[in-house]
Amino acid sequence: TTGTTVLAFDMGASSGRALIGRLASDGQGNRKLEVTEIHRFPNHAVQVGAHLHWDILRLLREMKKSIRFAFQKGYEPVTFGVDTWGVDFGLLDANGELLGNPYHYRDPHTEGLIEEVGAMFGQETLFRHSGLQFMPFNTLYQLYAMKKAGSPKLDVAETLLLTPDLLTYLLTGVKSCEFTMATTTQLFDPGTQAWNKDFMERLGIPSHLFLDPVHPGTIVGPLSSEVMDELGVPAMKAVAVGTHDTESAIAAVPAGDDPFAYLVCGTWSLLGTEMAGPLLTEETMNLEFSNEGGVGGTYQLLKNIMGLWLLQECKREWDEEGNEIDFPELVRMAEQAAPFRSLVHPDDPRFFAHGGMVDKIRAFCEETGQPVPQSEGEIVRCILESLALRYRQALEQAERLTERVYSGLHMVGGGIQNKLLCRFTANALGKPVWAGPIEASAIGNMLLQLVALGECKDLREARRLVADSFPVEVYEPETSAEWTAAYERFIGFGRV
Ligand code: LFR
Repeated sequence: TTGTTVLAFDMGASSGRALIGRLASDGQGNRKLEVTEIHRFPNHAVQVGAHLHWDILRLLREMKKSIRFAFQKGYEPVTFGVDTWGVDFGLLDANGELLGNPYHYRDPHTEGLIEEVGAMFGQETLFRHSGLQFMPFNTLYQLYAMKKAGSPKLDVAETLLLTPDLLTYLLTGVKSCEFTMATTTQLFDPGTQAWNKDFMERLGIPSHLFLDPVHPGTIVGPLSSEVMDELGVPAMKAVAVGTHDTESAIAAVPAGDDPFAYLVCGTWSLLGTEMAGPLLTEETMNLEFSNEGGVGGTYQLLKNIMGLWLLQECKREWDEEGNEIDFPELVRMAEQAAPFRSLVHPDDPRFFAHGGMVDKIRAFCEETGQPVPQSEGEIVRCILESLALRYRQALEQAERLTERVYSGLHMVGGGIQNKLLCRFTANALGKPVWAGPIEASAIGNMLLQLVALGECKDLREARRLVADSFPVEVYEPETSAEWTAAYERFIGFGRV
């Protein structure tokens, strides 16, 4: 059939989007996926007392609005899927009601817990049974923080739903747990492919909260009758897609059969390569890579890099000071600033928390004996060069872990709109960058709906559809001597 229409909700840390995907055919067996954004809305963290929360009901409201828009505009999506950032969750009580506002992964309540839990379990044990890089926001640490705070919510909760599963539940009334998100919790054991009850017991996290995961491409259920009545729309079924946005984005990398390296570029930068299974070696742990469950039975060996968060935070600060400059203009200013003056290591832990980013960057430069960037252009140049160098470091590490050499880097996600970053990356790597598609998470989300509907056979066919539907921009490396010198300085910061 042609004209099959699906709806993707892609929630990012700064905005949410609803996009329609339509599978079009030219009648000669050539198919294309046509994508139209129908709604975009901001997604802001809300500080409440000492905690940082997501405004989850706001997201629900915007999702309902999107569904209404879709039908008003004459689209008739048969399914929808939700993908979001990883690790976060909501708790439901025995009546199926949401207990409070979900915490934001940047809530400081997990501070110090990597060290504390590491001392209890041993980092090797934690790694072997989760495959994850030790990130302060992993669900394990968030739940342990609640436990330590004596949160009564943990005592009365009956079910834990990860953010995409929660949003799907609020629209359908069906509780589910999708595999790719489950693997971001640090409580799912990639060896046994089951929840790690032992970790839960030792931390006092109730194990009855967790549902058995289903694989991407599973139909969850139709919109609830309440939602259909409220919106005046027909039944539309939810599909558990690769609900972790990173995994949806990787599904949309237009790669062929050869091993490839990718960079999912948004608030975070996730750089890695696709594997048939997890690589749970000590070297993987020491180089700080994660094994995340992907779609189509894959595992993704990737590194979490602080990403464009550094730039977003600086911009937010300048905006708040009344100094509003849009991203294209900031990039132009960076282009005019002097090259390789000051570098930071983007994964210095100080950059993780909200606020004060400009000062943090300046302090890093000062402490490392470099010129302190002053103007906006100097700051942005410092961020973009530093990210590109970090990508080189991570790609070299991925090559070491997999004993392969990658001929270039696929870049996908909103960050590739920053052409200077793509150019810098090609230069830092000394290898080509293939950039596209931009809306990778939403497209990957749609692909898994098409798999569930039987329109795509598998991940391979889905990727071919992406390659046939969206342009890829090629960045060939230009200069390399200065980049190599800058890389030596960068390596000197001494972080893996
Ligand atoms: C990217 C992402 C990363 C995850 C981070 C926090 O949007 O999903 O994969 O580590 O957000 O959840």
